[in-house]
Amino acid sequence: MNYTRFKNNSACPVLTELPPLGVDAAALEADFRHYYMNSLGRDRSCRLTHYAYEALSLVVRDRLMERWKNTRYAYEESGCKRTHYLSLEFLMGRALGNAVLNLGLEDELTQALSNVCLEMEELADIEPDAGLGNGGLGRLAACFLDSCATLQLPVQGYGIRYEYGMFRQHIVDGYQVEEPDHWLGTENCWEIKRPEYSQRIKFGGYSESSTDVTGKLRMRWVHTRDVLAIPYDVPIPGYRNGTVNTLRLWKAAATEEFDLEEFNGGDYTGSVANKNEAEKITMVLYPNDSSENGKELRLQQQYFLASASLQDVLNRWIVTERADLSQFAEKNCFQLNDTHPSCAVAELMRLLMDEQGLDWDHAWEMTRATMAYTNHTLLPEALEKWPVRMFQRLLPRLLEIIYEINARFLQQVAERWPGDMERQRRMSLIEEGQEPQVRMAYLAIVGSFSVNGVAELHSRLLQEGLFRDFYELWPQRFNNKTNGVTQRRWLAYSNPKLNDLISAEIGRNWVTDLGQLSRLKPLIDNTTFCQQWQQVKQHNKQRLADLVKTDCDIVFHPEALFDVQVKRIHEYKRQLLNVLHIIHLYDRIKRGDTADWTPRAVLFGGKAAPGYAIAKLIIKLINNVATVVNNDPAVGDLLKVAFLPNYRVSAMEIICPGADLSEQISTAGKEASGTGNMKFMLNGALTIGTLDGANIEIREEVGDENFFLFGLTAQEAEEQRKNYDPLAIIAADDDLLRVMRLLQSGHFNQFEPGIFDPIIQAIKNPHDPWLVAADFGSYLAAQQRVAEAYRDQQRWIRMSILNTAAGGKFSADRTMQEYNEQIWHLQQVPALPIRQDSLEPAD
Ligand code: KVW
Repeated sequence: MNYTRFKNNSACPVLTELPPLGVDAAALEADFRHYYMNSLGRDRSCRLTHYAYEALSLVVRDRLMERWKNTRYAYEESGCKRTHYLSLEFLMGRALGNAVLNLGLEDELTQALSNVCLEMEELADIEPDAGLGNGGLGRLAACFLDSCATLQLPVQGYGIRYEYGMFRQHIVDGYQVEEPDHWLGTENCWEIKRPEYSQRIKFGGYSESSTDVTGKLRMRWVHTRDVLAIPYDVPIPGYRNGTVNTLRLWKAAATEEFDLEEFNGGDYTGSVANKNEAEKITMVLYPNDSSENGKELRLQQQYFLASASLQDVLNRWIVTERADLSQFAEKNCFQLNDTHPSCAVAELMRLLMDEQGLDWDHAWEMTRATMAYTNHTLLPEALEKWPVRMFQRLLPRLLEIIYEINARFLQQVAERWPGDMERQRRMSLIEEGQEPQVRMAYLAIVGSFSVNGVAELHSRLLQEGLFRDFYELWPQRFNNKTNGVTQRRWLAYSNPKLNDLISAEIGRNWVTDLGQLSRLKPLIDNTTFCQQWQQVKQHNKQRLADLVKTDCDIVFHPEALFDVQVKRIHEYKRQLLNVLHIIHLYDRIKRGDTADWTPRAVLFGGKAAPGYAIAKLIIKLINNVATVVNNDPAVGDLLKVAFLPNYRVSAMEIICPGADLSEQISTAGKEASGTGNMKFMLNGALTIGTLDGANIEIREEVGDENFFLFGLTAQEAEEQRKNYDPLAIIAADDDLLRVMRLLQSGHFNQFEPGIFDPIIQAIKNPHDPWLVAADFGSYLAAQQRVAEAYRDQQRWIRMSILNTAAGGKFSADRTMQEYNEQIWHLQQVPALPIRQDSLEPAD
């Protein structure tokens, strides 16, 4: 790439504005034909949907482009403060349908497409998901961006452009099989490569001191192996407000002179190997949700993201503010999505001191004033720690800075608690031991002005437990921000029928003001409305049943209770408890205990981390139980079980509108928030759940009588673990005893003896952290209440309406407003309006 600049350095005014593009059907159709025929070179003889999708996407993208530029101009001209949302994951899903909705082009586009014999839905359905995330944490980042654009907040996402996203899941003989997700294999028109903003990232080498011209000691990080970071920008449209924000994703590439050096030395293969070494950094998303894996490449990804993003922000500042850093901290905030990008604390210190020449105190003040950290989990296995030795090898200069941060911090601890060496050991950023480790969460806390959890219970438990020492030292630093989801994607787009019904009654303001949904409450007494509500649900259930038929070849009848648990497969989420309940229902059917039966269709979906053996075995168990249940003529339509392969954002768009019952059954104290729970609630599903994460707040909003609660509280669970005796619990509960006997008998693994032994052992283990046996009884009782409630359809519909009506709190708009009011303090900045070309004569 040639980066020669124009000799004339002033901007050309003609290259800022174009006449606005038409948004009527005729203009859209004309543009579609232009792209399809002139740009893509296709015509009537091409029968592939792909090119029509691509042409359509280009038509939509043009409309985004005009607004994107005008948003950027508005931000630049206002000199507003900005937030940079740093995240290793952005689980965006599909872009086309969302862009069409947010631009308000549905009707005109539908018309335009019908003129060329095409259908919007069919085309939207061929877009591959952008699966650049594992689950809740990555999808949360995507919802936040949607809300910030809608609120016209100057927030930019920074992430990694993984060549391979979350793996595709197949089920073979009941087992999960992973296939690489080469989602960029086909042209991705939702990104704009901007190599002119590339950054250089250092790895390895060592740091040496030198004195600069003024006689000041300066550290230099030298003899490094550098990698280029190339940005790709993704447009993030706000809802019908002219704003288009940016998600900037970094791709790793070999530096050019690195190639040259090797070539000149004649080492052709060596040079190609180096290129691969560099590109490896952004090759693949690590598929572990809530568990750390300690791989060196992962640390490289984390530093790569932090360094590229910080340099991007800092360099732009230096160009526009002529190197005056005095207002940098007032005008910038970095929100760290978990500890994954928390290298940023040390990296900003390095950039400010080593590159900008600031002294320690000044650099530290700026770092602490700009960094904010969100914690997403209490699970010990998810808390990131990096071996000091790995840090030393990969990021020696950063380690030096971390040591210095730690020394100064421990000094503060010593002043506050003189002589309390135990506390200093506990709070140190370095965990001592055989293999000393850097505690990334502590680095993030010490280096930030704000630390938040993601639901009330979670934030309280952080303060009382995991971060207790830090809370005692800096109570003002800690706060809660309960998660939310965007109602644009998760109701307006994915549930068009409910969207229409709701909007017909209360107007469309709920799309940007979800609290409006509470106006649905009185309608539970309106029989027509209730009937319509039921019809919409039935329609959505049929749509879901069609998906299950296509992907699992299992028939779900829409009259059955659709009981759904979709989320990552993890022991703490207790898919096992759900399976035990299914086995119990099966046992009852076989015993003939089916008086007043409520037919059920139970749906599972979710991926297991490839290295998580017991989670993979749970998938196998679900599938084996499904096979037995679905093929037993005695069961018939009383019970159906399906495992939907390859659960992903675009599948959830069909699943959540079609669910009756949402399973949120984690061991209390373990699910920090959950966000699937909110999507189901908005779409009128009822929740069966524990007092965990945001379930607690959902229950508070909807009322106990509209929520199926069961299980130990977080505190009771803690108590229970002290003398937990699952064998005694099993022996004392006839239902559980029968379930365990059936499982142990090999009834579900007749030709695969013993394969489920690890699961059986886990349930019976007195050290089972997830307390499956302890909650079985109350789970069963709650499921019994569910079945009864469902049999009274009138009652169920009212409860369903009340769930949607009480969902207002769980909009990511509310969450973003709280982040902004209490952490970021950004001004809302409207985009410049799309004007007539100034070159055209005014009328
Ligand atoms: C590593 C996570 C990907 C890689 C979490 S906690 C840790 C991770 C770790 C992901 N993800 C989930 O974050 C969601 C968003 O806040 C929560 O709703 C959910 O409870 C939590 O498990």
